[in-house]
Amino acid sequence: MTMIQTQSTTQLQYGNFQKRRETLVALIQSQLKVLHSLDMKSQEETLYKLANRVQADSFKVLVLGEFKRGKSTFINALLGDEVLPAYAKPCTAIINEVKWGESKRALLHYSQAEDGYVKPPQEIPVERIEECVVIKDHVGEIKANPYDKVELFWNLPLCQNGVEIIDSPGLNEHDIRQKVTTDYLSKVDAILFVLSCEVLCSQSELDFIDTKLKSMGHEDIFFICNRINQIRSKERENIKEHAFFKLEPRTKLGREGIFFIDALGALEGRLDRDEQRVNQSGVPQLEQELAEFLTSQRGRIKVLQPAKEFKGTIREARRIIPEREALLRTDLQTLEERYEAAQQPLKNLEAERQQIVARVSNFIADTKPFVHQKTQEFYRILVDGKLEMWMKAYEIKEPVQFFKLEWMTTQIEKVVEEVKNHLADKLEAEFATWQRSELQPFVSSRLESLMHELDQKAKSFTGHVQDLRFELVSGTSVSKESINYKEAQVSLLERIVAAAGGFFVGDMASGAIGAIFGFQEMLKSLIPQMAIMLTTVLIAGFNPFILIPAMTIGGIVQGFLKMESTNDKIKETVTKEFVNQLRTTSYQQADELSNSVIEQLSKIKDAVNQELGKEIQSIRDQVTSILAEKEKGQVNVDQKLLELASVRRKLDAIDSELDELIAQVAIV
Ligand SMILES: Nc1nc2c(ncn2[C@@H]2O[C@H](COP(=O)(O)OP(=O)(O)OP(=O)(O)O)[C@@H](O)[C@H]2O)c(=O)[nH]1
Ligand SMILES: [Mg+2]
Repeated sequence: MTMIQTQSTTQLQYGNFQKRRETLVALIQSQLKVLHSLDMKSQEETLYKLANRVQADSFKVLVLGEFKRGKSTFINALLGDEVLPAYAKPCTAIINEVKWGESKRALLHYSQAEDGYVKPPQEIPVERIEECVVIKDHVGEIKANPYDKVELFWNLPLCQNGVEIIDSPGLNEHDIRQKVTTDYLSKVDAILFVLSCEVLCSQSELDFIDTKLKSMGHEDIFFICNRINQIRSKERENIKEHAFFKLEPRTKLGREGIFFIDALGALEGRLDRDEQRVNQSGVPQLEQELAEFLTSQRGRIKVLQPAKEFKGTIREARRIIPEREALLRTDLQTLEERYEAAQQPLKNLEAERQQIVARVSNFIADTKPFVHQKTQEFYRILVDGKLEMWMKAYEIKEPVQFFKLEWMTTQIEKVVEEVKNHLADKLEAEFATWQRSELQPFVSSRLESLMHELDQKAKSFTGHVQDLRFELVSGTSVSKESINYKEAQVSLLERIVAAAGGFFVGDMASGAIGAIFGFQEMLKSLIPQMAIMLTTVLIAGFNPFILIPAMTIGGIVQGFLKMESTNDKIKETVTKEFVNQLRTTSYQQADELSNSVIEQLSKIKDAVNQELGKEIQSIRDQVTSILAEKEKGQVNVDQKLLELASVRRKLDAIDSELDELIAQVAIV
């Protein structure tokens, strides 16, 4: 395929998705009008937020990799412009988010200072970007950097298609791995992992993929093996086989997700308008796969998830129209009497809501001791030998050597830093594994039983709501069997789950809950918060450098004829201190971790409270709005009845267009 062809195919893919999104937004706008005319205030509010969310959504593509793999060059090639600085020495110092803007602009964000203060973001001239985002002398600078990230707004076609590209500094730095994990992994749509064909698949690269990316639920990774042009052509097949062997099992995309490219060639080709060079670089093929993945796989979720919520408001509106009709036809005095009589049942509903919320709240609180205990068990294994075992197996890369010209204290400092980083990395990996194999299944099973219980409670609550509605409309109470509650029940639970950050993809009756609702989505928002807990808090509280004076003065260096044992001593001392630190803080750590789990689960409680409250409020809204219409006189009432008929037709039209959209998206 020629460059022009591949470009227009990708353009078409993005274009189609944008069209679908526009259709969705337009339908939501029409539905907002419908809801408004039916006085469905709380649904209107929910849907309004949904519209904003859909409109602001973008495809977030995160580019990761170790130092100098060619991340920035590759992004520039995608953008077709030298947006990001890229040099032969370690270069990118902070995270860069490249997004669409009418004109070129750069917005610099500061990190939190030690006193907790965050300076407001600052506009900087684009010519000054380099000063902020480039490492000037050595790598350690990343840590001392006062900046958090830069947002670059650029007028580029790819960004206009709704794609946002995030460039990150090399993953070799512990702090960067941490930041990427906590700030980005739960939010991005695609991960492009850049490797270099010259040094394919280092252990640390594979570790990051296995522990971090997998545990955050990222299974469709794009592997970009860069600098294929640096490999002699007769060796290329070998390299490719090696890459397939290592990487294919690590992405659900399989071979389709592994690319061999020449990023620099693509960039230069694009700058020089040299079509052949661009084609040979392998980049256009990758772009097409990426567009396909984003617009169909991710795009499907981006449309279906809001469509599901949207559909719920249509169902509600359908239920409310005949009710409004009946209420409008009831005479004013009767209606007032019925509303008066409904006050006690409304209070009862309020009490039922409080009870349910209290039950959910207790359920969540009951989870805490379990998490606490599990966490402490995890710590115990670490301090009872595991940390020491790791250290014994670890070989110091830059040991202290007394014939080095460097000042002894400096050498020791370096080893201490190295040991500390090693421990931090091991700990992080261990934590990721524990989280995946212990904590997460536990939280999932708790969630599942909570949802079962909530399902029952929502059923009974909805039953009472329906009864009351029926009484208001007909003036008589009716036996429950005559009303079909099922639909209303599903939608209440569905809204609760949606409000808590998950989403339903089926109905409760049809099987295991884990498979039914967007469990994964909910957990994804839970995990990052937990992941930072252990390592950051721990490392922050641990300052091995206070040990240095003791080490230098107190003696270990004095045996400097036996340098081997000096290095071992440092390892031992640092590890001991680390273990002590862990022992003394483990209770508090477990406390913080379990609190953060509880805090996340409390979102469900808030959602229950909010959604049940809306059910009650909507009864009040309906009756009071009808009373107000009736007070305006019979002419107005007749007018409103006519309007209802037209609202119903609009609703039908919106519903069938939405179904069409859903069908289109579901089959791509
Ligand atoms: N020959 C060749 N050189 C490349 C290729 N890709 C990148 N380079 C060069 O490699 C150097 C590093 O590229 P960058 O894009 O800065 O790499 P990076 O991964 O962003 O580096 P850091 O931000 O420091 O981690 C630059 O001098 C690029 O010109 C490639 O495909 N082929
Ligand atoms: Mg870079």
